[in-house]
Amino acid sequence: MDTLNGYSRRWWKEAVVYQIYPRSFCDSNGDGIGDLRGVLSKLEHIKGLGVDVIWLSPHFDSPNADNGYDIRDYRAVMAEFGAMADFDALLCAIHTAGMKLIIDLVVNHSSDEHVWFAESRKGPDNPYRDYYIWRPGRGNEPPNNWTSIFLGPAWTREGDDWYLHLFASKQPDLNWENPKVRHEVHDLMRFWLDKGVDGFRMDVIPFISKDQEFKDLLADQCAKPQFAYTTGPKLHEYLQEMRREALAPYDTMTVGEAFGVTLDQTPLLIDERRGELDMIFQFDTVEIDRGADGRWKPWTLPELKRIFTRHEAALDKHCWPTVFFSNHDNPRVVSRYGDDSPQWRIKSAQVMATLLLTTKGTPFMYQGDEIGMTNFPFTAPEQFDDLWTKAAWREEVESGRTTSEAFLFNQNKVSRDHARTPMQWSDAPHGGFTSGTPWLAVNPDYVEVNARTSGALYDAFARLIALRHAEAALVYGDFRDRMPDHPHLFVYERTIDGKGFVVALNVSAEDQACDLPGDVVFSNYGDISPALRGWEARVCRL
Ligand code: ISL
Ligand code: CA
Repeated sequence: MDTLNGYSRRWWKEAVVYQIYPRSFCDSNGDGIGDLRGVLSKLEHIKGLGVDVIWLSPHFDSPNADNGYDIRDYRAVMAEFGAMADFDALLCAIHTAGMKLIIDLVVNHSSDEHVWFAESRKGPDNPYRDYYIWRPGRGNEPPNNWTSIFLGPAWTREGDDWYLHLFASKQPDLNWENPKVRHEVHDLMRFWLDKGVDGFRMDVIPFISKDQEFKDLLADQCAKPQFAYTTGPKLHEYLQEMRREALAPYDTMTVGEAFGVTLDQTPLLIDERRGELDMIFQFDTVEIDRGADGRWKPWTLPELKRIFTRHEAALDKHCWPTVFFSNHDNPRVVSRYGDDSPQWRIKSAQVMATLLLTTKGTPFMYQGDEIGMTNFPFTAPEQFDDLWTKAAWREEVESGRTTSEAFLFNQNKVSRDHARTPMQWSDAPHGGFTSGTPWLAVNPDYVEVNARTSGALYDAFARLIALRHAEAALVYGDFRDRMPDHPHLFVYERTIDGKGFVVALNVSAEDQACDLPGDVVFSNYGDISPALRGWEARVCRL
């Protein structure tokens, strides 16, 4: 097998991925909701970045309790997004443009409106009863103390029994213990693979196996139950079966959303000799600003840098990491890790783009990163759409535990809706996203922040992606942090046998002295100066 620096060479290790949240990307018909035709109309914008793979967030039929992460029919396209013919046309156009498409596999749970659940809830004798997880309560109390990630109990009562939902009550968990459920999943995977999709991003996949004892969470597990929900006894068995039964005949890439998986557990999921997943999303970079209670807390650069060093040490050459700073569940990169003031918005977003594209692991960027979209300035609870934020409002504010000011302060830092406001294509009304009324308000900064005003950032992405494609050391090279304790500089090497690059990032607005080689292959400033200027990014050949 072809290897480089001890790694097996794979197309998905060398790829850059661009995530689309279809609801908010581009509306082609004026109903205020992004759609597949809209995506098709913007393929040149994506292709121009040089990305290799598009990941499409769920495009399936759904009542949208959680914007498509609650699927009613795994084989149908969401009506607002178009028809199957639109999906086929999009897939064909993506392939014609030389890119690949991965889709979202959301099979820890379905919608409660899925026909399986409609049957299952009819009663204990229904043939679909065992497609979901029903248990008797403890008197009038739920079967155990598990809580939903979206707050409140993870069980809802219907008749004498309770069904499990680790997310909202409209997202009942599928019962993977039932072989029929697993066959259904393999079957629907083959349905999309036979159409030609190139792989899957797997939603909360480590939650699929449940310990059948359904023991109570211990007190110290309750604040972050996700770490308990990923330890089901048959997870690895199910993933190996899925590879054999569904994925093996196809040339795919898979990336599991490993919410609640520790770095120690990671090789069990992605070591290539085990035949489970190709990659996972590890949550440490995006949880850097979350405290033990899940609320926002300040973070420091040395903490962020340590994550990269930890990954390098924990994952051997049979494992392949991912890098991401954004997705549809997170605030905007430039507001969170950079400086979204007019003076530094582009430069600081370029610094984060340089980190994303020159460190170890397959990079995942999210729509709007390339134009430096910022967090939405939320001022009132009615502005939120996310069911999780609404649940938090009820649990924290309506109960009197938190003031509305404190709630808004925190949500302005952490809300998932920051990522979900529509793409800002131009300074036309609603940022050019729709000719109608957008389903979620466009960020009011669209006049200054849009695809037309942010070309310098888009170009930096394109140059960095081209550089990564040209230089094997930026993909397969070892990572070494040169100054782990520096509070403002992130300076690291990417090398194979001592040859490669040093990347220097100034994560501050002030000049920082730094000794670097003169052979500069990328810079976000027009000229080279002895010090690194505010939010300067430089890549030098060693
Ligand atoms: O969003 C999060 C942190 O900001 C996570 O807690 C998130 O809920 C978790 O990663 C699971 O996310 C995935 O499954 C959810 C869905 O709401 C998310 O959009 C999806 O990415 C349920 O399907
Ligand atoms: Ca539309």
